[in-house]
Amino acid sequence: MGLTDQEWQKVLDIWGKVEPDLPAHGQEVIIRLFQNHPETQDKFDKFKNLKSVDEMRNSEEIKKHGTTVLTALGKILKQKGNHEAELTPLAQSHANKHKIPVKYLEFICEIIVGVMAENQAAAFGPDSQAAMRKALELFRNDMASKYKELGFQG
Ligand code: 6CQ
Repeated sequence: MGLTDQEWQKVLDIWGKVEPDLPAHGQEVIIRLFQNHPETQDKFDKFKNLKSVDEMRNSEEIKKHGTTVLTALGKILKQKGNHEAELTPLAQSHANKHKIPVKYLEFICEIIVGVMAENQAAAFGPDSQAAMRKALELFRNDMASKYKELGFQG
């Protein structure tokens, strides 16, 4: 289930291209998450009231949260699988406090790949996409294991 050094290299190369533009990528990821899976929006007290895509685009808070989520994900990816220290608090908060099912983690991961594919078309070829999917799957599996340890049936 682990990634080879080469695959991690691909993941970190493409992440390096996303990083200079994290707020825009993050904003797009959140808007698409809410559009494609409206039930996810209800998990955010702050965003429940935003109805239209225009309102979402104009929300500074959404941009801020977009940066938060992708910055945290970037830190995790940079651990190349040795992400125990980063994952533990994230799993705890998302299981116990925010109550985010694993299914929603699948939704967001798929959307992240989609947004990257659009914004980074030239650099994000099939091999890079496959490597990124694998890295995100590892992240999700490890989150799911921690959820289980915590007794959260997400
Ligand atoms: C998250 C997700 C998105 C944007 C921001 C954070 C899309 O206002 C608040 O305090 C928000 C509390 C919070 C909620 C409701 C929160 C905090 N998350 C959610 C909901 Fe997470 N999150 C996800 C990640 C998967 C890639 C990562 C790295 C991450 C990081 N989160 C959700 C959610 C609902 C559908 C999903 C799928 C999701 C995934 N999230 C929060 C973080 C970080 C770093 C934080 C702040 C610290 C903490 O742990 O509470």
